[in-house]
Amino acid sequence: MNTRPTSITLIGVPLEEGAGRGGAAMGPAALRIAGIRQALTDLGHSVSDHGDLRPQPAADLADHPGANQLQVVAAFTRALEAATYDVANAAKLPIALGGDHALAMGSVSGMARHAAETGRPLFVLWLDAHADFNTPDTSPSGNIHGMPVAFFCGQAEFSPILPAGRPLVDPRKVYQVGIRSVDPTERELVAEHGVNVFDMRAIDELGVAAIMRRIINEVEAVNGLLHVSLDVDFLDPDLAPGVGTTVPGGATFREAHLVMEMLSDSGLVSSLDIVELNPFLDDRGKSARVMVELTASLFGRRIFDRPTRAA
Ligand code: 6HN
Ligand code: MN
Ligand code: MN
Ligand code: MN
Repeated sequence: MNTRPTSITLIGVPLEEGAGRGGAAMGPAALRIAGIRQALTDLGHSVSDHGDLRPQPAADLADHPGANQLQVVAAFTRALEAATYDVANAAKLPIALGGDHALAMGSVSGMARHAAETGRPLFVLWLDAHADFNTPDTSPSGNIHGMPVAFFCGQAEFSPILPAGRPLVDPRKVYQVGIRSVDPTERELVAEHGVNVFDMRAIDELGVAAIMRRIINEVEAVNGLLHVSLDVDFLDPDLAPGVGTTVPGGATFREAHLVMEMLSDSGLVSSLDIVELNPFLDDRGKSARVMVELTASLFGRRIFDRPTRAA
């Protein structure tokens, strides 16, 4: 790095109702067993564990025909929005241990509120096979984990989950890397709103280094905050089988590590989600361990230090 010692707070988010199948609620436990706290502590960071969020379903919200399990997802969204905001405001770096990807409705909204108060623009790096830009009207499945980006960009209209006037993310400040499965109407929404998509073809043609340099330069130029949302299915299924929505042709171990190392060098990362780990589908903890390895690289683990990159 930039191996600046950082105060990090882990927030367990045992949410699986956003996904089409059970198991992701065991993700926080698996990440803890795989040693996430020790890996970060060994790098010199001070790490506290907030424990798991356990909100009651949001009984004030009506069911929504296009959004499965809305009351549960909404309750987690509210709880994680508040927890993320509080952690960031206390000058600590929140890591959401998922849990399915619907949790990003909460973590990103909490960071958006923090960013709005500090006057720094919020950028989101979405590392995923999927664009997660469906709305209750476009989703083929009704599963909310396919909708968080549309939610925090203000496009997915649910019943009122967060207060009206909540800070949103500008879709042009969202960078999606690793994309290889997008639904037809979702594709139109992503294009229409100007989300920056680097699909697998872009990775193959340009290489992840060029892509990451471009993203980092754009965030750096305006002193932005960068939220990283890491979906297990960003990775190739051979490397990380423990996820409900595998798509062939994902990022390799080397590509994913380079992404993390470049982010670490940048010193721009303000917050992280680790999502969609489904220990029920995993192969003897393999995927959980890979996620911990990648997190360690994001927070400064290196083989050798590199000379500081010229400005
Ligand atoms: N994820 N596009 C599909 C849907 O049901 O909306 C898949 C979503 C996957 C969500 O991987 O976080
Ligand atoms: Mn996702
Ligand atoms: Mn995905
Ligand atoms: Mn629109």
